[in-house]
Amino acid sequence: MSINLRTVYAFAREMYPKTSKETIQYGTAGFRGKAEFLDSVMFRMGVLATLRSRYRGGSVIGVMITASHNPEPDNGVKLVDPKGEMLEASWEAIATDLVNVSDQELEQQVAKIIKDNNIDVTTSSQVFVGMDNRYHSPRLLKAVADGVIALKGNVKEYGIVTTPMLHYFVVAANTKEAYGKPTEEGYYDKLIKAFELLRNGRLENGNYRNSIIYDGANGVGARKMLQFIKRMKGTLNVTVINQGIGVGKINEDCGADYVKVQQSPPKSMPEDVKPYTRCVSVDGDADRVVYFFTDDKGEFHLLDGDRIATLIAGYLMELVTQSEISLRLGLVQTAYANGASTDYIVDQLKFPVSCVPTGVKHLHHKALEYDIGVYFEANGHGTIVFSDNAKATIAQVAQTKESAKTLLLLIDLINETVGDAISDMLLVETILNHKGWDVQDWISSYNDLPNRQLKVKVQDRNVIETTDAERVCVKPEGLQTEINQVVAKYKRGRSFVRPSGTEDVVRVYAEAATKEDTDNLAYEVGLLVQKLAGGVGPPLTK
Ligand code: G16
Repeated sequence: MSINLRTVYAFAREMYPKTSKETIQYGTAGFRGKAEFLDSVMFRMGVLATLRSRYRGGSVIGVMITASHNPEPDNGVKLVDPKGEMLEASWEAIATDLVNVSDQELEQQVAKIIKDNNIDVTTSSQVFVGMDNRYHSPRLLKAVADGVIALKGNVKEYGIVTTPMLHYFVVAANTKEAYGKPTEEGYYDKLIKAFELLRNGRLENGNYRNSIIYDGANGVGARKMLQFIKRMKGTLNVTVINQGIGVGKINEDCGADYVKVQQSPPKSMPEDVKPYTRCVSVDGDADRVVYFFTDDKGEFHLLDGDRIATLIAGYLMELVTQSEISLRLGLVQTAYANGASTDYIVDQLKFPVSCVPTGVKHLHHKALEYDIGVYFEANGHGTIVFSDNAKATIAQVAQTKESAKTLLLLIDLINETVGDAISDMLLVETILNHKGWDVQDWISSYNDLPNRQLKVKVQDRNVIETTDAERVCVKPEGLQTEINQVVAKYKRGRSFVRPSGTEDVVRVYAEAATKEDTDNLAYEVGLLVQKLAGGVGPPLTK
């Protein structure tokens, strides 16, 4: 097979010319921005995915077109490596360089990547592409596919799928189906079979009720949940709201990010929902999930990623102890984890905890250091990874012990490749069912500290630099000292600032002993960011 790099330039010039001069970076979860400027980025990512596949000896590489939790006009792209992880960090820089060169420099840049990485361009290659249900996604998918074709690679289009489904397909194909069949039906089968075996015909138990309200964020997660419902035949009664069919924009006033940040139910919540009904929200590409309910006084309660992590960690610990096996368990969080959740994990569950920077790529990597690594961001993004040693040990003990049999089924239910809102939800449902718990039992395990997040607009968010897993701000000079002074005024106060890697904002996080203190702390720190980091836009409100 001969490759002519001139073709890459020809495609770029004729069909996907670069229309923006702004430098863009491979951020927390790939490239994100306004959809109208992303055609050239997508084409180039098709090219890069093909090169990456050849670099990895022909393994499948995934390309997911989505802007996940961002608003509807945005889109984005993330690359999936052969084992289902996010693109290796050293290639993020290669990706950034590739999307930022001019059309005229493109051919030369591709030649440089091939040379620097010693890529054999005659190796076969395979790229799997999926997209969310944004109206501009099909156009961008075609651009990715053309990037693959320009280098004579093989492309398989999965159409509208969730991000975790695409990760699953990549791993299923690369493991020659040991992980499952690389098809939509294979994905549903694997999860539903494990879920139904774990239910074992017991639909209700103790306080646990077998029905749930599911907010699909008007995204792909709603469509796929409808497919689950068809196939589950009543094992779980799910009512899907914000289905995104006809009315409703993706993530607008609904979905996991809205519910978590606004600390309120989706606006379109039906009025006749009974107090204490278990509700769940996923985000635009269904890789995050949070639970919530409203009590009999109408007060909203959130069960976020920290709650999910502690529930899962505690349950896994019980099963491992009952199975009498010795495995290293650990939990990974980020700076956004509620201080009360960390205290609970360390003091009550006696689980080792580590803190890493935002972004599943960091959490996943750290979790792989354990036999059973549980990782969750407070925003609901997370999963559990099991080492080969853990899987082999559990399989052996499962021949004689029920608790280990349960663990084996849980491994099948969990999408180890990346956070998967639907798989995570089925896991939480399983644990609550086994424990006979409903939301009140779950929330009473510890009390969250009140917390608040703000977005602050600044001229250039990259003026903010952080260290110590984003808990300390090193630039601009003086900002951290002033934050420390403000934090010191509040009981149990904690606050940090960091530039977002998916939106053009600086994020401010604050927690303190009371809600009023938390709001004041967030506001004061937000003002400091505006003052010292080049704030633009309207004045902050409390
Ligand atoms: C992505 C990442 C998450 C991260 C979130 C926000 O989520 O996958 O790990 O927490 O962005 O990141 P940032 O604060 O840097 O904007 P998603 O669901 O948008 O893909």
